[in-house]
Amino acid sequence: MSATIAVAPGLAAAGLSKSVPSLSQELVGEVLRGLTRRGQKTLPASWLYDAIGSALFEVITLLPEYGLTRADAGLLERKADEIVAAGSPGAIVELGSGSGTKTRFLLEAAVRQQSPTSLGYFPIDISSAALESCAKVLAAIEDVAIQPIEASYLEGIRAAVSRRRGRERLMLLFLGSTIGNLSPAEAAGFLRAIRRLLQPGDTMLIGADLVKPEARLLRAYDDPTGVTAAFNLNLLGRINRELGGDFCLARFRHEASWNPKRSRVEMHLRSLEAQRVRIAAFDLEIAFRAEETIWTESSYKFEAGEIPALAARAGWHTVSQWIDYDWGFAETLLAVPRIAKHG
Ligand code: AVI
Repeated sequence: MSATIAVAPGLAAAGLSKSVPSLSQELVGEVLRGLTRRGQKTLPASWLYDAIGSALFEVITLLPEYGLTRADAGLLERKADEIVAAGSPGAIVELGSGSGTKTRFLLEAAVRQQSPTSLGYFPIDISSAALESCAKVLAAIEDVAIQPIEASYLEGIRAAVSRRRGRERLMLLFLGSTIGNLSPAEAAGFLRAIRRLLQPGDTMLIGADLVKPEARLLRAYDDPTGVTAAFNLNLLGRINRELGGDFCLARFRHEASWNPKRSRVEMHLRSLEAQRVRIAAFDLEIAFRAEETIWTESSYKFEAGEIPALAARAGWHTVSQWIDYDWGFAETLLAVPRIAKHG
């Protein structure tokens, strides 16, 4: 998967050289700003998903300690017919192209319930490789017209909307609790922006991981096999590979902690000693104190009722919710109401 999260603009002020043309300049700017800020150092979570990071994330989804993806897929498999009946989509638009496994249940249910016309499926991703592999996995489903869109989420939704056939309804999929990697303010802004691009009756299915005991969460984000640690440390490896950094990965440790006040798991990389790291692309040396951390990701966990409340603040109406109580995961189907109360 590749998470596309809005990044802060403007590189000129940061004085970045043009030596990294293949990378998103906005993202590179975020790396620079995050590592040079005065207080808590940060790296953008979207930087986790290069080819190596995406492959490590696929392995995370197989770990016995990380039940999130299995709970999401299991719920979709069991409830696909109900979900599709509640949204009656003529086309399905997926934010992130995923591995295809989860989407298959919904596409097959939609085809079963569909009139003779074929079902449109628009996976949206910034990675062409991810789109290609998703199209390959799902190609065998009959009566589905797969139309990949290589774009950011909002741009991609605009493109899918422009290809709407007549008055057909769109169903957007935002699965895997990717919403949990946004802050509450970002999530509300994102849901509002999406709602404004759609028509009354269009729907959106959101998968969200629920709050669970701390020990269970920490095992999921700091697994004994060390896959999540490798996923997190790969951020530094990526800076070395793509920006000419000289991070020594053994001098940093992966950490996951639960912040109960904010209801989020935080991933950090802790510097094990005082050290200086050079990044050639920025022509810069960055100093780390012993024990200082780089905050790399937040993964918010929700109470089931929080998703409808968040959606209502963004002008959506909740149609229905399905919950897996074993792991703690919710699928919530939202719809664009006839008259939105919130701009
Ligand atoms: C993609 N996202 C929902 C994952 C999560 O659980 O927040 C990313 C992840 N980070 C560590 N493990 C998995």
